[in-house]
Amino acid sequence: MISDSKHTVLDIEKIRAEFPILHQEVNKRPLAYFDNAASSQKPQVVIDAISNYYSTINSNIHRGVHHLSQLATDAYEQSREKIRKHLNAEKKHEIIFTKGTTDSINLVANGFRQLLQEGDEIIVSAMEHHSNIVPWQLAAKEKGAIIRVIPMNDNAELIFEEYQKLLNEKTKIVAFNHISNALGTINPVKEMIAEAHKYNVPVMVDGAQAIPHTLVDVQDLDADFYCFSSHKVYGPTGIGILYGKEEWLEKLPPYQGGGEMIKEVSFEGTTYAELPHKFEAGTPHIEGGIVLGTAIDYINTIGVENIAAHEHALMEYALEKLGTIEGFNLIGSAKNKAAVISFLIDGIHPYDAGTILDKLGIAVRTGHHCAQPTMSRFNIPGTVRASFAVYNTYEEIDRLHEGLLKVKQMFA
Ligand code: 7TS
Repeated sequence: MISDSKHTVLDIEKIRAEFPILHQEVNKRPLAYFDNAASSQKPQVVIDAISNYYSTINSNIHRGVHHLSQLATDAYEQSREKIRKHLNAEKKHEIIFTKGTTDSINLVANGFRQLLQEGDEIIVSAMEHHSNIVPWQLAAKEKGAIIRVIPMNDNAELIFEEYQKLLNEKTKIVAFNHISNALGTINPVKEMIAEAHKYNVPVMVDGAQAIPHTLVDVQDLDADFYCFSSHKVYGPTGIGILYGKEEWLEKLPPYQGGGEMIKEVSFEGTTYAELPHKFEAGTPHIEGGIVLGTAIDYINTIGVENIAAHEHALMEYALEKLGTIEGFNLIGSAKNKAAVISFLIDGIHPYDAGTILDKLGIAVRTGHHCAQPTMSRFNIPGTVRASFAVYNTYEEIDRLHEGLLKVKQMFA
């Protein structure tokens, strides 16, 4: 086994000690958790911050004059500022709290639905999660707009020249992911955005898989919209972020109506609150918003680049090791690839492999990963997927390798 210390400056055992959930047995084996692209586990600081919120400052925000409401409001707004800084957004009100990536994309797609006209075009990529396809289809269907798809090559890389051909004066928005959840492909976001901007077309980037592994600077990318989910970046579920350039957030109509998002309401008409409140109707996920800030502090304490380097080393080790298994087929071999290994083993259904691995205490994802068009592109119904986080180890990969040999023994 290759020792972690050869590959990383991080003390992985110390990091693992911060995640209580990892220290349990599943089916009488130590848990090896490789389903991080779906949701990552939470460190003790995040768990404590949730409890601390309810033990000390729980209160509704932005509306009370009383002490607790002010403390909760301050904590929520400080977290917004932390996230602004983390993404290097120019203005704090460009950071909108949402329920997560899906909610963020729906917010933008709903806004564009109202701006679209018949014959307008929306470009998405062939490697999108359903949450970056269906909201655009809903918008397009209502207005008679057309969805255009950027194809990918056999290595699971988007074909840039084809993308260039799709852009034209009818294009109203381009939406694609920074990193594919099903393939691990890291897309050339900055170049793709620059290309769209030649036509003055705004770009929405789904950063759900990027934020846990990449330092993102929305101004450097020149992204018009960028979104992610807290639960994939060591934070709580039910909360996420939409970054939007001020000019675009001003242009889009509100997503939901209700309390908090208004300036004045009468039966003759309603005026909307300033950003970011225009897009934050109702009582939000207050504790989630605050604790997402804690999770962002957590990854910054370790260093996002250190996390990525460790995961990359794990991926290379895993690819080498699993590649020795006869009949192992990697789905997604982009040159620029994040720590997601999607694969099939000849003659073995992903579900069977996943079930046996679970019996061995190894958690992987099986199926289409909410990316059916991606699976169709490779003529497969689904894959087995192992996706890495900062707390994964080489020993766990050795166990995955042994587990897959066992699967082969049982099913071949
Ligand atoms: N976009 C990408 C690229 C994703 O990976 C996911 C979730 C989403 C959007 C949706 O995020 P949500 O937090 O709103 O649900 N991906 C996965 C996955 O790969 N397995 O389970 C969820």
